[in-house]
Amino acid sequence: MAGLLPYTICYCLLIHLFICSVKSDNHEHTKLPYFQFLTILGQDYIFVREFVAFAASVLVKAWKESDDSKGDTEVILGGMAGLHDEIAWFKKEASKWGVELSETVPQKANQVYCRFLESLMSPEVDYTVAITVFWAIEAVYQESFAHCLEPDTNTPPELQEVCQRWGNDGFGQYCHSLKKIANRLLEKASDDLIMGKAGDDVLKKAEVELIRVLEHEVEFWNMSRGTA
Ligand code: HMH
Repeated sequence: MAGLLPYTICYCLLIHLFICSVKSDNHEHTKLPYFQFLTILGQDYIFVREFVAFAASVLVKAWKESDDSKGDTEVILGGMAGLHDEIAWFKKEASKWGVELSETVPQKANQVYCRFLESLMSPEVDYTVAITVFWAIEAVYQESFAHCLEPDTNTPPELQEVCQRWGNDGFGQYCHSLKKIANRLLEKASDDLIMGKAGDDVLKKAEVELIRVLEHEVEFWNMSRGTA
C-alpha cells in the first residue's frame, strides 16, 4: 500500500484542480467566445510543439531505463503519433478560422510552461519524474474535456469537436496506460525507499513537479481570459 501513496496524493490533487476549475468556469465556459478559443488554439499549437520534444526525451528515458518487456516505449510512441495528429488538427483549425500560426507569439504563461518542460528534458531528470509529469499533462486535458462531453454540462455544439479531440475513449485508454506506467515506477521508487536502496528525492520531485504542472495548466487556461 505504501507504494501507492504518492500516486494517490497526486491523483487527488489533479481531480481537485479539475473539478474546481470546471465548477468555477462552467457558466463562462459555456459562453466561451471564439476569440478566446482562438487564443488557446494558437498558444496550444506552440505548447504542443514543445511537448513533442519533451515526449521524445521521455521516450529516450523509457528506452534507457525501463525493462522494455513492459512496453513503455510503445505507449509513449503512440502518444507521439497522437501529437502528430494534434498538430495537423491545429493547422486545419487555424486555417479554418484565419489564424496565422507562424505569427502567433507565445504569451508569458506559455513561455514559462515551455521553459518548465525544457528543464525536464535534461538526462539528469529521472524517468519516474518525467513520466509522472507526462501523464499529468495528458490526463488533465483528458479529464477536463471528457467532463465537458457529459450530458449536463451545456458545452456549445461548436466546441464539441474540440472536446472530442481529448475527451474520447481512445485518448482515455492511452492516459490510463500512462497512469499504469507512472504508478509502477512510483511504487518501485517507494519500495526502493523502504528497502533503503534509494533516497526519497525521486518521490518528492515527482510530487513537486506534478503540482507545478497543475499550476502551469491553470495559468495556461487563464490566458484565454486575458488574466495571465
Ligand atoms: C496546455 N496541456 C496543454 N495542452 C495540451 N495539448 C495538453 C496538455 C495535452 O496534450
